[in-house]
Amino acid sequence: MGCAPSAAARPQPAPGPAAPMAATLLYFPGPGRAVAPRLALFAALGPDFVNEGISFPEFMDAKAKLEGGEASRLVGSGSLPQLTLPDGQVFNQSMAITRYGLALAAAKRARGGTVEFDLAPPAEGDCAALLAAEEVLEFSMEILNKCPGDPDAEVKKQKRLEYAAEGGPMTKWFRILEARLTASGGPFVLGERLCIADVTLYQTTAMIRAGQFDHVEPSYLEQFPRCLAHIDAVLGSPLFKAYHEVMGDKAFVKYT
Ligand SMILES: N[C@@H](CCC(=O)N[C@@H](CS)C(=O)NCC(=O)O)C(=O)O
Repeated sequence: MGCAPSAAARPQPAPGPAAPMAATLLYFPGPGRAVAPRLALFAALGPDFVNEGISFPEFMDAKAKLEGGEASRLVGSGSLPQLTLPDGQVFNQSMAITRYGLALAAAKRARGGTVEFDLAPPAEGDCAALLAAEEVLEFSMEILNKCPGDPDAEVKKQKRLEYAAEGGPMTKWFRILEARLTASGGPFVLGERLCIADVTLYQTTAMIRAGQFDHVEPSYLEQFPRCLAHIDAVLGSPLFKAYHEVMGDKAFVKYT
């Protein structure tokens, strides 16, 4: 039983990219929102997926073509990451792609296959642990998704400063994330076992620590020591090490 929905389930705009031999994840050649999708696909497929980088100028060109109705590497919303399945279907949304990776791993296990890195939160029995993991995942994404922007650089700066101020939404959510890591005893959201909530939390915190969150200084994280320590715990995990070893210069998750 495969996890890919039938082609009839979702109308696809044409013409899109040619169907690849293996699932292909398209994103900028850096970490951003693609860390969790990449790690979830790797945990399920090993190196049997294509981690394709697209430069910003190439992205802008593809976006213009998509919006102009021409053949384009981008399909659907035109936002990245984008996953193309071997049957040619194309999907957006980083967390949908991440959960697809988890579903592929579960299907493999159900067929008797081995999944070396199990990123699934506990599905049976420990429902409270599942809830804790899913909540961390959602707050980690909410911090990214609700981060304000503005065409006016000064207005954007002001909005971001308010967002990250004491009492602002980002800081409220980070306090919850810090409390969850305190409750688990760390180093991970569920204690000793790395799960997808950790990879998704890392995706957000590592971006801030690397100074890639405009107008939020890396020192912002010092008020959340467990979240800071969590970054290094994830980086040192066997999954991250294996991912780097196997994917080599196509890993794209390293912050510089
Ligand atoms: N909710 C989406 C947001 C995707 C998103 O905003 N991606 C950015 C890159 S990190 C993008 O493609 N922005 C350009 C655009 O949407 O035109 C997800 O998590 O995948």
